Amino acid sequence: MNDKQAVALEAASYVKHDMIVGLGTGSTANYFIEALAARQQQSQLRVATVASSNISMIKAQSVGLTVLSLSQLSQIDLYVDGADEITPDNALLKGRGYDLVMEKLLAKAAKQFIVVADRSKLVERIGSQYPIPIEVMPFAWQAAKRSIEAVGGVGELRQNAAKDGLCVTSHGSLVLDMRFDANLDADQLNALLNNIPGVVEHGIFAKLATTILIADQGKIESRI
Ligand code: ABF
Repeated sequence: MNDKQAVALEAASYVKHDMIVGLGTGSTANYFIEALAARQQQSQLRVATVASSNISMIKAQSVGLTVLSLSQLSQIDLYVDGADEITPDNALLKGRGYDLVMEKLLAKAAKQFIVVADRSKLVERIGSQYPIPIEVMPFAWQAAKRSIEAVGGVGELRQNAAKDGLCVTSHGSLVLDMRFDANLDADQLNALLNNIPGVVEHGIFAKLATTILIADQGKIESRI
């Protein structure tokens, strides 16, 4: 068992009967979906789920989990998802996939948001490993890019090399991958990006996680 599988298994132990569980997207979230389905098959546990992406919805259905639509709900009990970066003050960078709109909606709608990661995600500063993914309305992408550049952002529209074209998210948005000055922390970037017209969502998840589970060579540290 690798660290991502170990931390996903640990997160599955937090799930209780009758919970509505949000399912993240990515390889660690995938292991969580498998672990949750296994727990349900091996016990009297019964849960319903809401997926953050079509990929996770199909994965959940394929392992026998009941999948609901977020439009039926105003709150969920638990959301479990991976991350790309995790800082010492528990800010997260997410969204190198294409589903950060649903991911942040579920993280906010959850009573508990458990982040599952291996230690490779630990960084000193948000944006130090990866650019900040910023989802923008297609018709406003140039105006939004100029506004983001005006506050120090540098970057480009995300391309999809495989399809030799622009990345378009499942919500029809475009993604700007932007880097910022090291002196802007997660809270400052979060506030700046939340105020830019044309920005649909961005990958900074500040003060949303309630528990962060980090696996390192089989040992699991729980933060917060
Ligand atoms: C998703 O999981 C994205 O927000 C994030 O980019 C990704 C991390 O994937 P993995 O668990 O495969 O490292 O939630």
